[in-house]
Amino acid sequence: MKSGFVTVVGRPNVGKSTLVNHMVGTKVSITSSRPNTTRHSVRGVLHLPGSQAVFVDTPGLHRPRTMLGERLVETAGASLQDVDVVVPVVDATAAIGPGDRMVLARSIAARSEGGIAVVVNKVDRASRADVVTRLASVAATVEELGGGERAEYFAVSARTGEGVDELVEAIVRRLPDGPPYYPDGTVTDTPEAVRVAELVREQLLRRAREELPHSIACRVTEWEWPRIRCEIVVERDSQKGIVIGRGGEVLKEVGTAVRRQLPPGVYLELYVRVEKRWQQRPDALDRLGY
Ligand SMILES: Nc1nc2c(ncn2[C@@H]2O[C@H](COP(=O)(O)OP(=O)(O)OP(=O)(O)O)[C@@H](O)[C@H]2O)c(=O)[nH]1
Ligand SMILES: [Mg+2]
Repeated sequence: MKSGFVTVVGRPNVGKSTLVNHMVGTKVSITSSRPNTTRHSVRGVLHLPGSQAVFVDTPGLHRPRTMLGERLVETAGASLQDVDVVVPVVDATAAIGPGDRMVLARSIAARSEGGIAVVVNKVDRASRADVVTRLASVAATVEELGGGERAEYFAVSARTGEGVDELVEAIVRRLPDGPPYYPDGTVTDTPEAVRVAELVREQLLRRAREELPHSIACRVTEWEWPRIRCEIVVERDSQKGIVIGRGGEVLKEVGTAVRRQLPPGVYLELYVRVEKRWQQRPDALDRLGY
């Protein structure tokens, strides 16, 4: 039996969560077109005959400007400890920049037994020539950083699934011998209440504009199945109205979209609370689970 932890890292918005969901075959992590969507390390377990890969989705590595940002970067960093394979992800549609370089350096520094499987993602949106350029420049960077020996490169589309099977095969090959970490059938260890709060935030991110995404946090405050109460925290009074929508329209849409992803009969109650500057306050961040 082969088994191990496979941490997926990268700048915000490069497609880490989309990729993890695709590799696991289940939506374990929320995704959105906004940077800094993922705020926890989210584990997704792939069970195969003779092997088990525990994928760890992480918050995007970036230069933090808030205390929330600092915690996100810390969370991602912690998931690079005691890891068997690291999967750094870069975006095929953008040139390799200093942020990617830092991601690659940290991936190499993790000194994982199984080395690194570097992913150039979003190839469905890039020309062939761009993909080739990106692969060459990412490989040159890894060489320069001294990680070339244990690295392999994959051009992938997490959206269409192109190249994902080959990537998964290579990752599994790199896993050490060991017993499974999770029982058969377990896909994630995210608590149900956290999952529901995340689904609510995902729907809000779909509808939010400008700076609002960063200001939103969600937390389940009451769980009396089938009744779930979830609070939506924003930073300013003006944001409260936007989240609620005219006549409660936005909240109603959000509730409907989330319920569709939950077992039938769930009664989901959403309410909005303003908590000034929560992104900068340790007590608020603790309470919100970040
Ligand atoms: N065209 C295309 N879009 C993709 C692909 N993978 C992800 N995306 C899109 O890119 C955006 C970001 O995807 P996420 O998976 O949320 O990115 P992330 O790296 O987890 O982002 P953070 O959690 O914010 O760090 C979403 O709009 C995805 O639909 C891909 O292979 N092709
Ligand atoms: Mg993510």
